[in-house]
Amino acid sequence: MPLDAATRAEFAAQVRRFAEERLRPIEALVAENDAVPEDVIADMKALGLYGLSIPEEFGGLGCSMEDEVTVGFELGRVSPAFRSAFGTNVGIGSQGLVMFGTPEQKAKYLPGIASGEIVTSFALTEPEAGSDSAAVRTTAIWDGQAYVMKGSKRYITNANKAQLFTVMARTDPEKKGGSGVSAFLVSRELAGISIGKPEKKMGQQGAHICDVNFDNVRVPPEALLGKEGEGFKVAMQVLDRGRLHIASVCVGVAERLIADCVAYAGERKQFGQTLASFQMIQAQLADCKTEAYAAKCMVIDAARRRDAGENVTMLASCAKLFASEMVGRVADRAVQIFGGAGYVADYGIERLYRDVRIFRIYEGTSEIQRTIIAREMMKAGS
Ligand code: COS
Repeated sequence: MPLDAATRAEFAAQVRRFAEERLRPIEALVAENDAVPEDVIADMKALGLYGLSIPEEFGGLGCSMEDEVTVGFELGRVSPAFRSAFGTNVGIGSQGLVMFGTPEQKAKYLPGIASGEIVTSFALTEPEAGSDSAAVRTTAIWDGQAYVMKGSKRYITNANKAQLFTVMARTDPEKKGGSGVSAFLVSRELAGISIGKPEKKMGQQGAHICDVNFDNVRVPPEALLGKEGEGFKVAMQVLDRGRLHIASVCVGVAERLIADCVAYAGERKQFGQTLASFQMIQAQLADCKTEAYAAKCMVIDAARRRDAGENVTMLASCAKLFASEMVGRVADRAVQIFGGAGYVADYGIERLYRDVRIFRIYEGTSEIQRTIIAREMMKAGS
């Protein structure tokens, strides 16, 4: 059940405390080791973070989109690697199943996803199908007993930990584009699946992305998610939701950076005055605040509309576009305000500067968000 306003605020405060006290002190360690410690994962599970968006009847918290973005604002205040650990369970790795799964599929997987026992991944992107996601080449051809899955997926978040993949594969090779694509719930246990090594990345160390290879994997018919040929639409609807989640995290990171900048500008003295007393610094802080506030309002509004049953394809793209670009500008100004300290590792600013760069790329690049926004505008005529 969606949380009422008081419970939501209470839960958000609990998550903020957890992030500040438990997660923030180990951010640098996580980046250095490229891993979130297992005891922290256990604490995140105990807090219910893996099951945020999973309906209560399956053991989750049953949060609404508004609840979820509220948690996103809080979790954004620490290294995005922590959020990434459970992000697929809350978003792109589970929501296809929540929205389109059969009662049997839900009963089989959702309780484990809610508890974090099952980690999920969303396998859409391929070497030749990034922004053009309808161009997937992975095939799943029905042979009378099973769908035989063949192909490779790329940059799949949490693939190295996942027990369950939502895989988009072409069931009808005759059909070009999205209409020949179907979605499947593929268990890691099936023979013929192999996972590549985690990629070395610019930022977000501790969060992992890997290739996933399917070598004639025999996928049983009960693994089909939704109807045959409708997998692309499943993926798009999952992403509508995921984009709001990412936008909320961008807002959280921006708020964290702003707080760090205000504290630093209040302490650091040059020319006998604190940085905060210089108007050029004040202007940068004010721009950060204004933009972060605008993004937050957009995310909350779009989340509420989604909860009310509106189609938010365009608004989710607007929010993701604006919030991800906004946090890039905020991170850039943060480096500038911190000066030399912003460029060295100890202060953590350069790490966040690198971490936020991916927000403009994954779950749809800024270019794709603009494409979607413009298309939806043409459809609606305004
Ligand atoms: N909800 C429901 N249906 C949707 C939809 C949505 N948000 N978006 C598209 N569809 C439907 C369309 O209505 C269309 O249906 P019909 O064939 O019945 O008309 C079908 O899906 C194909 O849509 P479209 O023609 O828009 O597909 P395109 O290939 O032209 O473009 C974009 C789709 C570019 C928007 C899509 O490929 C995209 O979002 N790319 C980015 C992918 C991405 O975010 N990747 C990140 C990796 S996942 S972490």
